[in-house]
Amino acid sequence: MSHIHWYPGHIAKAEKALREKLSLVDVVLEVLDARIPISSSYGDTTRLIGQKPRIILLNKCDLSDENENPKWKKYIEEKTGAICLLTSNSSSKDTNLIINKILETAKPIHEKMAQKGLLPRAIRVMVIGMPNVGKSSTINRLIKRGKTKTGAKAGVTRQQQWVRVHDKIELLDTPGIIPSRQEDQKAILKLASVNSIGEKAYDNEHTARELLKILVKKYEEILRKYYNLGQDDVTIENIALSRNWLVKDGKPDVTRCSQFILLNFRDGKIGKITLDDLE
Ligand SMILES: Nc1nc2c(ncn2[C@@H]2O[C@H](COP(=O)(O)OP(=O)(O)OP(=O)(O)O)[C@@H](O)[C@H]2O)c(=O)[nH]1
Ligand SMILES: [Mg+2]
Repeated sequence: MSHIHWYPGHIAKAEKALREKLSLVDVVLEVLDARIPISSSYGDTTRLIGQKPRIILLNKCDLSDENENPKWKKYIEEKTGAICLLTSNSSSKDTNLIINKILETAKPIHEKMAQKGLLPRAIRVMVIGMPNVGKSSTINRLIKRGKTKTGAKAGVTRQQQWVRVHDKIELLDTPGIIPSRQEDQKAILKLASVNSIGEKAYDNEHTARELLKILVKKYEEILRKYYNLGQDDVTIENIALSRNWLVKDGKPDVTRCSQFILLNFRDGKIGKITLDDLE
């Protein structure tokens, strides 16, 4: 049987739209979810953005494993050669850090412009990333800090606007959504766990079961403690029973409990957790 390559038309179309937007910018801010730095990355980013300088944000680092965060930053910097920053919604310091890194990255671009005899202009930046990784929050934080003046610019689609977030930096106010090309079932389950995939595309119970498997392997102690399970196996059924969530015939309410576990994980209630493994 021949191998079927899963690469539907809508993905090709989304990629094309993204590449068109990317052609307008000097620097790319790629947002990843710090809980799944590999599973939330596109894999073949060079094909999308070419040789453009890129700054990678490991966002939601308030939810990911504090011991692993610096290791991931190092790993990503070594692997990609790009600057990587740990960021989260809750820290305004990060916003200044991002601005400073953009300025640093922009220096050679401005030097090149000067060499060509061009007048220096603001560096254009856009944010890209998979669904739900925090693209809009990042844009909003940068805009807020920049005490913005907005204005449409010639040559840019009318719906899109450049927002000045610093004397020398303009940001596109809409992010580029990276289409998921994931075929790896494990990565897809992790994306579902962090809520980066439309609800219709996965099954809650299956996702919760696989999530528990990863958590038992990496974070059994905190998992047991959170669900107060004593010596019982960590399963959806046992968690449901411990809460007396039952359906007919005294059977555990697996549907309700699966949703509950996914919510707990997404809200960071179970603990600070990173699902991907460092190689
Ligand atoms: N805990 C935490 N939550 C965050 C962080 N950044 C964003 N969020 C939350 O994650 C959710 C998604 O954030 P958005 O900024 O809307 O993400 P997005 O990438 O624009 O999502 P789409 O537009 O759906 O692709 C929201 O509920 C945010 O409040 C963060 O650093 N930490
Ligand atoms: Mg958004």
